[in-house]
Amino acid sequence: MSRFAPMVDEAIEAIEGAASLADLEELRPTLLGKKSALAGASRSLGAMDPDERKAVGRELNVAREAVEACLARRLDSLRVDDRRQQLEAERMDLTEVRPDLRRGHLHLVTQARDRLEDVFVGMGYTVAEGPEVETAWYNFEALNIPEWHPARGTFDTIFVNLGEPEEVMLRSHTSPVQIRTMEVTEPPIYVVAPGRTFRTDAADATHLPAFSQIEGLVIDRGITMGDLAGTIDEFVKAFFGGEIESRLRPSYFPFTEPSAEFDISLPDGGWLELGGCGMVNPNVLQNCGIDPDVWQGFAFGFGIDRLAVMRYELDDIRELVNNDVRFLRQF
Ligand code: FA5
Repeated sequence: MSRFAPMVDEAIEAIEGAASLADLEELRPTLLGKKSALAGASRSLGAMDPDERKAVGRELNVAREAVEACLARRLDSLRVDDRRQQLEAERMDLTEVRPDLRRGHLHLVTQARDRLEDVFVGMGYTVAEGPEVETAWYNFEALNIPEWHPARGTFDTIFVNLGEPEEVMLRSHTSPVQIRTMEVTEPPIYVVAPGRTFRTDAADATHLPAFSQIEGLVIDRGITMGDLAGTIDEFVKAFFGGEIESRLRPSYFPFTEPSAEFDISLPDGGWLELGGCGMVNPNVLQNCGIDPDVWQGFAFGFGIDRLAVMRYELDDIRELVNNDVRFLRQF
């Protein structure tokens, strides 16, 4: 056994007992430095004869290597511990800052529009669409509103600076889709056309400059005003449920004859104007190449935003476009 074995055992015990990297660094000079027992033994080699010096020197080297190897192992293991503790201390508990995840949903005008489509599709209608930018032909002329007609002024049209003055405009109602449909479809026709419409109206509690309408058009044989009244009644009941009633009031639109406005009953006993309707004017049928002696029809058009106001009992139509998430979240 090496004469240095007890010295090595003692050093190994001290190394294993070091609890931290700092302790180990402090220990290093005591074990391997100039004042260490190993260094002392090294110095005593000088007084020995060459053979003994050789043998003891070899033992001394083995002892020194054993101490150094043990020190390196302990250093590694303390470093690993140290890193683990550091990671543990820096770990963030993300569950505490988890955001309040709430799913969005469709805007209430979109919800109303989808529901309207469902009700009419259930009654056998198909859904049509048309462009939001229209020519005077589709927005007015084909609808029996020639340039000189006073009704043209009532639509408060927003014109677009394209081509001839006052020839291109943002559509002021969805009625141009009637024309576009009749141009390309053989009767019988049962369509609804929802979409955005635009007027120079200033925003107030019941008006918006950009709003949505839904147009309805039926062309078939033997259609009467009774079919129109029945259809509106049917739709109002399907949309609102049993309690709400509808009524027609005589009115005037150049594209229908006779024309009416239709109202729905309010909880306070009053009535709210929802839209216009009537039997399709024979001039309009002719403008689209449909023979008025064979085919008759009715049309209606009403405001979807006004319907949403009514259905969700809002005080002001502008709530629909304020984009206040706290308000929209309720529906
Ligand atoms: C028309 O637009 C006709 N095209 C309706 C029609 C279609 C009649 C087919 C006959 C046959 P009017 O301008 O009245 O009609 O508008 C219809 C509805 O749109 C109104 O009753 C209202 O509900 C809605 N509306 C009109 N202007 C606005 C506005 N500025 N803001 C919100 N809703 C509006």
